[in-house]
Amino acid sequence: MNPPPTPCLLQTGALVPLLEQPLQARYHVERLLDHDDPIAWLQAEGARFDGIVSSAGLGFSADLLPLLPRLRVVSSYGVGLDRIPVAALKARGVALATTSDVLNDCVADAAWALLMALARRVVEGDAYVRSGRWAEDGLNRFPLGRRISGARLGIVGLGRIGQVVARRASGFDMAVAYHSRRAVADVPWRHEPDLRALARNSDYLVVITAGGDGTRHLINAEVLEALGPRGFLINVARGSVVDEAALLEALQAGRIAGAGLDVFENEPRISEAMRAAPRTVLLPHVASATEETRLAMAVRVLDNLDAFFQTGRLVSPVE
Ligand code: NAP
Ligand code: 8YV
Repeated sequence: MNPPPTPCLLQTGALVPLLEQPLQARYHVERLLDHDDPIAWLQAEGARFDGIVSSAGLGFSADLLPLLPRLRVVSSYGVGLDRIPVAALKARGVALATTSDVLNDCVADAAWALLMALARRVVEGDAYVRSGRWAEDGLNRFPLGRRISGARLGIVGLGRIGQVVARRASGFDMAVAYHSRRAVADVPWRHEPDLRALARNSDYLVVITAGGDGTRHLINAEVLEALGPRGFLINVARGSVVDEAALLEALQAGRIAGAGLDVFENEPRISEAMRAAPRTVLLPHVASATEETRLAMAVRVLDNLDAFFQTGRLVSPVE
């Protein structure tokens, strides 16, 4: 008996080499970016593809789907769905997988890294020592930081990652509350249905909701006002969740204490004003970017595809 034909995958952009190499070894892979006119090429060749391999950062448009009549599966590197046409895939009966869960720890750790760097002025302190100003100023001139242990932590979005952020807080004896549309069963943290009330009662507000239209500018001027001049904002979700103009105004006027941001509205293009904003720690969307987690994400993309083509099931499906 002949072996089944090797499935054909459409890759919607450049992926990390540690994923591209094994993909090419196991599947017939074609990359959209290798074609000058991708739509014309797909009009001619689209019927060959059984699957799409993409990423949370790349995604793809629902407009591609009519050009892919054989499409049965999408495997995405990352967990965010804001650039994936989830409803259109569901309507077509196409299976969708992400790398959910394998990145929870590192994304939560990154939220904590931002929180701690902000509260304890780690980045400013490092620059102060290196600049030689310590010797000029003498002892005890560097501004005081803020206490983390025993403080109040608010979490916006208590999903897979939000729950890991919350668990980490027990080591700091913090009071934890969270906001989401539905209360989560069987967790020890207090649900706060009113986001402004959560902000008002938080020293640190960590944002880790889904992105997309449903959460656009959830963190607006009113929420920042409620967080107040003693409150810090940490965003590791999506730039779109925070109204960045309102955040800049709040930072510049000292209406919040500071912000730690891994994600931005127009990343990787960061405005001059944001780059100069006071009391901020800025990261280039690297919350999942450790050697261990990026490898685990690549393996999960492959495991999802292998499982689908061998058994018709996915390891980490989007239900
Ligand atoms: P998840 O398990 O689906 O959790 C999402 C959470 O967001 C849920 O608690 C959900 O609760 C809440 N939520 C959704 N819409 C909301 C709304 N309108 N108002 C309030 N809460 C809302 O997802 P996850 O795996 O934890 O990942 C969360 C997000 O983190 C991803 O979607 C992605 O965008 C981002 N992320 C960023 C990085 C990075 O590198 N910075 C890495 C990984 C993930 P309800 O449905 O009850 O409201
Ligand atoms: C990814 C992310 O690194 O998983 C997500 O949603 O934002 C990050 O983990 C990145 O988007 C991969 O493209």
